[in-house]
Amino acid sequence: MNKKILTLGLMLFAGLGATAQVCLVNPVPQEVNTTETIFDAPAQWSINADKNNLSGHIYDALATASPEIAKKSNFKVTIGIRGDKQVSKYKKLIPAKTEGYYLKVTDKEIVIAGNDESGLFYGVQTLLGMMKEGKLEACTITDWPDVPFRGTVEGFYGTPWSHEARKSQLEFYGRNKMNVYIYGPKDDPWHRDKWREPYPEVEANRIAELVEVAKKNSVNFYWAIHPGVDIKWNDEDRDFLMAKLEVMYQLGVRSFAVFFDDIWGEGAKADKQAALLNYIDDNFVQVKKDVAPLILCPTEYNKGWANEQGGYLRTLGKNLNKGIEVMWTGNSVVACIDKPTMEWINERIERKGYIWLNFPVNDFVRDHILMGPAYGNGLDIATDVSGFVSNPMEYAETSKISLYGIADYCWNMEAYDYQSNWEKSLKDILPSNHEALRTFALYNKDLGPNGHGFRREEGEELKDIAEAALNGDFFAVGMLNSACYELEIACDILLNDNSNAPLLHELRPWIIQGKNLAAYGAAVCTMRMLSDGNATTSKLITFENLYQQARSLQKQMFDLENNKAMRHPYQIGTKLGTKVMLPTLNKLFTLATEKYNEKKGTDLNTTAEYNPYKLTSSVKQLALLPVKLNGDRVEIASALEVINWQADGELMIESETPITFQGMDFNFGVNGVAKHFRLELFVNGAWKEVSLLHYREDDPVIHTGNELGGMTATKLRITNKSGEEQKVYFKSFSFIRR
Ligand code: LOG
Repeated sequence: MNKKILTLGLMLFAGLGATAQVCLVNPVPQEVNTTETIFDAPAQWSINADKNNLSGHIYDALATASPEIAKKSNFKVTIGIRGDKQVSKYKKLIPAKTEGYYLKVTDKEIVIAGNDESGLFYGVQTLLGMMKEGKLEACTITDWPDVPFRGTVEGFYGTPWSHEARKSQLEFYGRNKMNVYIYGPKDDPWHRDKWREPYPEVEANRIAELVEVAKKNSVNFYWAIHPGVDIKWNDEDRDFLMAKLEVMYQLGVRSFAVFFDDIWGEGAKADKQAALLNYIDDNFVQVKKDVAPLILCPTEYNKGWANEQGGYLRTLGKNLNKGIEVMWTGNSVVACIDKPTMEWINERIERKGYIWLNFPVNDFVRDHILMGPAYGNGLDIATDVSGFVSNPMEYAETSKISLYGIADYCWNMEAYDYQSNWEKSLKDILPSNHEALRTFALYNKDLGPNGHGFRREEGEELKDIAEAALNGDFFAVGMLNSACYELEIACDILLNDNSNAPLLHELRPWIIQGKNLAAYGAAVCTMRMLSDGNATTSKLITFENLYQQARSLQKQMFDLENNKAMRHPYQIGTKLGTKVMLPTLNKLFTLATEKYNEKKGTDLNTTAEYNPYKLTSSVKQLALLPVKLNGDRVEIASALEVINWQADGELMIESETPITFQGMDFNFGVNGVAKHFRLELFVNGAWKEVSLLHYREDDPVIHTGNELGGMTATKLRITNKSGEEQKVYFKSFSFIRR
């Protein structure tokens, strides 16, 4: 066992050094020929190109390289696009693929020949990537993307990205050869709630600027409209929509999407949606001639919600003009994509699905920040998708870790190695302290329990150590202690790093919590060491003092989670290490305390983490929602999508010990629905109904009648008593216990 642990430890530090300069390039190029001869980049070079024929942004990109641009130099850089006389010699070597390029590097010259302008831009990016450390590698590269449309959809709920963050994203996409950014943040009013209204001037100017930045980075800026919540299928609303698109066109936007996700009712009808999209296609896209094919995000956007009998998807497939793209999140809202996923959807929509990957978005698990690799998508679906975009977190800078992987995956799918990509991404985002970032990121990969049941690997490197530590192996307890020490070091280094301010601002609450976790770990490991021995090593370092310290840290972690300043309004918590580290430490805490109690005859409380509440539900979409404790308030995490609450479907919370209720309210996001639901408490062996009401007609919050106060029960349940399915949201649910 010990040997295994040691090897594991060594593995943690191995495999980090890139061997050659081409290895620094992301995404991994398709074909590389190299002798691995590496030499210093020249101090200056001259550029040979047909200036009149090339867009300025390619020069601008090239000009960011370290060599000074001279009129004449011994080192020559030749750039051009297929057909330019500068690169006519290389005609046969340029891949005949959209966005492809050929790159040659020797110790005397560089040639970059693009199949088109984007290809040339990407060739320059490859060169820049290779030169990151001031060196060049003699090689030839032939390269092109596997997936034609690659990038992101800013499509999450929560605080939309800032203008600065968006610009930084677009530059990041350019560097990593992603060509799509779809603007569709749920909480931008002019995208969704006020879709009919034009943007105010400040916001409009920003969009115009983003379009320009996108162009400079070879990115298509898509603007998405989300009219489904209240659209009427009449000429008036259609004209509103067309007018809004025209306003956006005037701002410079040339690519558009229409979203119908997370709605129901009139807006959700396939034939109407298809007719609207076709109308836009016929009367706007085809007329303007410089507008990209439309993208539709359907209402049934994943297999789990597809109602085959209703024929929604097949109607879209049949009715939508060819060329209109249809988005798809996979077999469920949050899912990895594989071949069968694509076969299923492509057949129905009569075209290749355009993937909307709900990773690394964390709007449904806001207590976790996601810093793990992008993995799990099939490496054989390049020709089955028309596009592949990731929906990231509201934490733009941190999202780049996973997006770096998405870029690589989409460009060169079969060669995609998520682990090595992840190592590279950490160096890319925080070169100065990438080791510290890596150590911290190890604890921020999994999402924790969530309504979508989507989990990620985390703490694999700790599993053997954890198991051994819990089985009485003291060497392993020492290893666990070292891991906590490393986490502490990493957190402190990161708190003092000022090389990437946006990243460290986003991570800050989790880093502070990381320090608590590390200190808790150190206390618990030492408790375990002392619980079998003499139990004192100094006046202060005694088992009982460490026990108190550990208790204090449990409370500090809890307090930090509930700190108003840090706390996300939608969901409690700032959690990390929840898959392996924290549960292991909690078990070790219990074990050490039990041993100590046994030996000393004491009666210290051994429970480390305690949640006496259990949720069950016959409503599929509610069944996995976590129940959380926040002082005396018991809350169920919110869900974002439309909940199809079937007739008689129920939601139940059971408690290990009786609860005396002080108050309760919940919000299903729909006015007047209280009458469709029944609330009952299980009191003295029988169900007792409690009345439900709205305080106001236009307020969806559901309150309980006064009789609730002071009632004591072990279970409660809410049932749809209307006799038919209710479509609601699940925005909040909480009760207060006395
Ligand atoms: C939303 C999206 C949200 C995501 C994850 C789609 C097409 N729509 O459940 O805005 O960020 O899931 O919570 C969605 O995925 N609804």
